[in-house]
Amino acid sequence: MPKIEVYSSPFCGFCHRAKRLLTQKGAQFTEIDVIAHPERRNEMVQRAKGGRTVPQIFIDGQHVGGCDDLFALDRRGGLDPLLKAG
Ligand SMILES: N[C@@H](CCC(=O)N[C@@H](CS)C(=O)NCC(=O)O)C(=O)O
Repeated sequence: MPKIEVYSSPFCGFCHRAKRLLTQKGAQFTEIDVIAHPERRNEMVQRAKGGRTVPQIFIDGQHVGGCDDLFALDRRGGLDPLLKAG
């Protein structure tokens, strides 16, 4: 299984959509709540090359982007191979 990290906040529809897609695909992920852990927000912005919105999603250290990026990756057939790798 690949290592999936999702930086998120609790009241964020985009975060819920992204997590639901991953869950539907049977993927397990680590969630980093940047509201509960504000000190992790800078880390997120740095790793996301300036991306400040949540979610920010990483698969095996590779920056996928936000919710829209995750869905776009899935639509072009790029997500399933990443989830099978690792
Ligand atoms: N297009 C982005 C939108 C993400 C987004 O707007 N997230 C909101 C929370 S639901 C956010 O981080 N807002 C804070 C901000 O814009 O600084 C995605 O698909 O992930």
